[in-house]
Amino acid sequence: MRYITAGESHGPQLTAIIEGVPSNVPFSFDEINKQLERRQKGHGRGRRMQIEKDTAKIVSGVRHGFTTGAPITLVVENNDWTHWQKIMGAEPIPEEDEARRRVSRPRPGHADLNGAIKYHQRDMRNILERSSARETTMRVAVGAVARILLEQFGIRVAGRVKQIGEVIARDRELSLSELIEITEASPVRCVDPIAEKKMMELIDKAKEDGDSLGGIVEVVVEGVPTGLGSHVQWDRKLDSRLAQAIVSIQAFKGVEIGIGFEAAGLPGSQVHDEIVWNKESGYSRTTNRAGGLEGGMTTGMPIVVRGVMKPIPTLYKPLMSVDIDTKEAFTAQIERSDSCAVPAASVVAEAVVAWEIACAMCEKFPSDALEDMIANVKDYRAYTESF
Ligand code: EPS
Repeated sequence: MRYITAGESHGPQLTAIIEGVPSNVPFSFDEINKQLERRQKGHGRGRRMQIEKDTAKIVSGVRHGFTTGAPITLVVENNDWTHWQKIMGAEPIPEEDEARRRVSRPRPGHADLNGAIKYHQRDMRNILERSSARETTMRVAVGAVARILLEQFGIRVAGRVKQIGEVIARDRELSLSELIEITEASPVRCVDPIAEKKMMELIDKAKEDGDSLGGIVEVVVEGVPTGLGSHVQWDRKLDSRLAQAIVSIQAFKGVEIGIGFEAAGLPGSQVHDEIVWNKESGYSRTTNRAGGLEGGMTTGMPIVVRGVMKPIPTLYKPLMSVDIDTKEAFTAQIERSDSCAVPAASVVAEAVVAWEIACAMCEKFPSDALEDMIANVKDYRAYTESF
């Protein structure tokens, strides 16, 4: 499977085209819209999220509630477009027209300056409109399609916020269903009520100070068969694909799988997971420090991936920058933004992980129709248990 997205933050719409989804997958509009709504929430979001009510239109590849095997096109309209038609219109307007809302003072930490130099743009709006995290709307919509496919095989994806700024959440042993229930009820998608309160206070303080905050999110996937991905080639290793997917999310700077960076300070005996076998379910591990991945392949244990998001670079009290017209020192441009989008980013992380797992499933069980794929997965699962 593959997909691409298109669309600007304040353009008329966002679009995604997905290719390779098998036919006859029962398609749920509610599931896509539920995921889009989850992304819009979270303490620390800006005013834009009150303007938008992200809902997906499906304009190809689905008929009478089922995929046909043809490319699926998803569209989310930007409500804010009504205020931006002149600023973002496709028609030519004079260079000096105020309506361009031209941007000449790049924000440190954003794509503005590098993009402007690379694409020969004297108006950095032509860069920031596309580099904006508004694009994650389509990642979540695409991820929702992946989740619908994964559900057919009992594979479930959940996420949580582990850290915002300096506040680190305490870990709790939870089932996936409990994790989902608690995080859905939390304004910061956190399972530790004490940390949740502190995170919200910290976000309020950052907002008051015109500052922004980053954090750490974690995604868990349960129900994956053993042997997705491969050890034989660098770009077929599932952990490497997950790492790319996570770091491709706007403002993400790092990724960990399982115990991650902690492994550097521990001896092998405390890093690797012992292998056990029983008659009912076959092979398993006594622990899951590897985060469900060994040798670029799934072990059958839950996949655990974390990503670190830097604080959003748009600051209401901006850092110093340079005006590209005069080369004089100036504070960076202020664009409307969020003070903290880590809770929303955890939903995006779930989506990109779901997509990679769905792709790995389609590679392991290539099928044109869902019926074939279900039969293939069933046979393989029976084989794995008897191995
Ligand atoms: C948005 C993410 C952020 C928001 C954006 C909507 O994007 P950026 O990466 O550009 O900061 O600020 O909203 C606006 C650009 C706006 O006009 O408020 C999102 O996740 O939908």
